[in-house]
Amino acid sequence: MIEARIESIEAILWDVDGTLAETERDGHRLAFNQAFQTAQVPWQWDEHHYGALLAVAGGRERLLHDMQFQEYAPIELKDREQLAERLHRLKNELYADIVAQGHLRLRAGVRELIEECIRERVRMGIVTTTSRCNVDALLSSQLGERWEAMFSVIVCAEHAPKKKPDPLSYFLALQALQIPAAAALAIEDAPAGIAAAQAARVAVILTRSHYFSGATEAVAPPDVLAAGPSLGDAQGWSPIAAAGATRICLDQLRRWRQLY
Ligand code: XBP
Repeated sequence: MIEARIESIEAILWDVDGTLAETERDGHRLAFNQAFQTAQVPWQWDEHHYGALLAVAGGRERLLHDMQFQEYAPIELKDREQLAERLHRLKNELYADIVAQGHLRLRAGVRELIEECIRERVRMGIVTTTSRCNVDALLSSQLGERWEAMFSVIVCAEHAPKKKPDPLSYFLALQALQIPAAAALAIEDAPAGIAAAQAARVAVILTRSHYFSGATEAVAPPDVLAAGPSLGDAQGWSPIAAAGATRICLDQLRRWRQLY
């Protein structure tokens, strides 16, 4: 059943990795490699290989997937699972260190849109398949220790064991906010995230990211509400942004919402 059209935006649902910040290549990937070294596992994920591995959502799942093709991976599944668990825990600790050094910053236009939502009392949620500790590390470094108060709902890997493209994380966020899908807008960068939001009937704004710009090149309205390179740049969006705009603001999102 198609839900009634609601033009006002009651909540913005933010994806994290690739959308709030470019965390994958110089964050998670580096931390995985440091974890391999620390655990004396003879693997290294180069930029290209990690890009291919991103098709698998979830760091632990990514490790288990890669072990199928790695020499020196344990033979027994339960040993692989134990190793993946250990490496993943280690990776998350190392990721927190990388983030604390301030190397990973919010993408352009993200902070401004967050601040605008707070001013205009548009609620926000985090909807991610990454672990809660990673969101905490990133957002406390970028938005301050009180970052949680800015979001009305925070759905992470621990809450939604079925990861994107499964819509579970979006369903949980809508349920917590007590709004219909038509009142929310998702901001996503990757095909799995877009699919998850769409399966929950949440309209999507696509901001293309380092790893997924190729995979999302052909994604365009009306499949998503709008698609473009960055919230911090009003150029290059489809549909085109309002004349004179320098970034993608809340009013622009409302205008796009009214087109459909
Ligand atoms: C990104 C992911 C995560 C991260 C690593 O999720 O798929 O797996 O790459 O984090 P999203 P974990 O785009 O939904 O934010 O190691 O905690 O899984």
